[in-house]
Amino acid sequence: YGEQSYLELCSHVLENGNKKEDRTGTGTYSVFGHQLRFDLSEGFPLLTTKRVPFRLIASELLWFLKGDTNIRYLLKHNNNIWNEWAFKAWVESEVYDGPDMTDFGNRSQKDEAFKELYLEQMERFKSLILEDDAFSERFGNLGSVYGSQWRAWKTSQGDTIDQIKQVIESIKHNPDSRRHIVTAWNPEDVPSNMALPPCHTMFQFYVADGKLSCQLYQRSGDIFLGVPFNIASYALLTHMIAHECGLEPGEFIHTLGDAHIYTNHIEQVNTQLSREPRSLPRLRLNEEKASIFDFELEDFTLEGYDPHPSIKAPVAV
Ligand code: UFP
Repeated sequence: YGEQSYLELCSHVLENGNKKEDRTGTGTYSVFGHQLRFDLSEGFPLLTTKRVPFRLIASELLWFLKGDTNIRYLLKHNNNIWNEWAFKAWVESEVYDGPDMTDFGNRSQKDEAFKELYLEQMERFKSLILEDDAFSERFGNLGSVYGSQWRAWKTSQGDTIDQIKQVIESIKHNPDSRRHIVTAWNPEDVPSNMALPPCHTMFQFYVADGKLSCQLYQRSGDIFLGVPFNIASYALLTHMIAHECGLEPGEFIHTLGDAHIYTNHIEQVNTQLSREPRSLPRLRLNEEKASIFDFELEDFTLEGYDPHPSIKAPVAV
């Protein structure tokens, strides 16, 4: 249960994981099929054995819930987590006129001189997204990402389906239903239209005892960098939907497909494993907001978050 079970997953993968090569060329230790459970009444599951940036998780979730797929909103909130995906399309396009950025993710980790060039271009990219409407329209838009899959799923008839609205209606009016599902995996879109095929392929809600639980099936989880974000993001979503439906938050159940630790995160994981978990923070939502679509960043208050220091690690792109 809880943070302890996350730490146990880390040890388990280090000890028993299969050594596997992966798409990014980094290499991982990996297991297939693992489940973590978080009782949301015991506190908000933001890990305490390292600092996890709640502000980034919350602004990303609000971005998804708006159905927005353009990184401009994220940049306005000083959130840079999706930049590389959009940047890649720009530097590979015919309008890009800067130094060659091929394989910028790996190269900027190994080559200091290149890193400087990369950071310069990234700053230029960010200013263009923020200031130039036509540029942002073309290069800020990530296309089929969670925002569009959740709020505007494209049907074969040419209509769209708002899965979030529908699932909230179904939780309110038919709580015992076994069909409270939101899906992001669309085989028609994978892989050609996509920057990154959805990692969170589907999630389901469950109502019992006046409590709302959520289970996520995540096909692929970067245990050190991605998973702590993902846990907090779905926990926050569960709190928000429970709030709108007049329910208490129940459990968040995190089911992972390929759960992996990148070989260049092992030292960081060991540092984290040497730390003692602290008590979890509490999340308060602004009671005055009735619909989840009305929430803004300042409607979330996290109380009592006192984590160990953050631990830096390179992202595999
Ligand atoms: N990843 C996560 N969580 C996310 C996300 C990505 O763990 O929310 F967007 C990681 C999983 C994997 C990589 O290490 O990103 C995606 O690569 P692939 O598509 O090859 O599974």
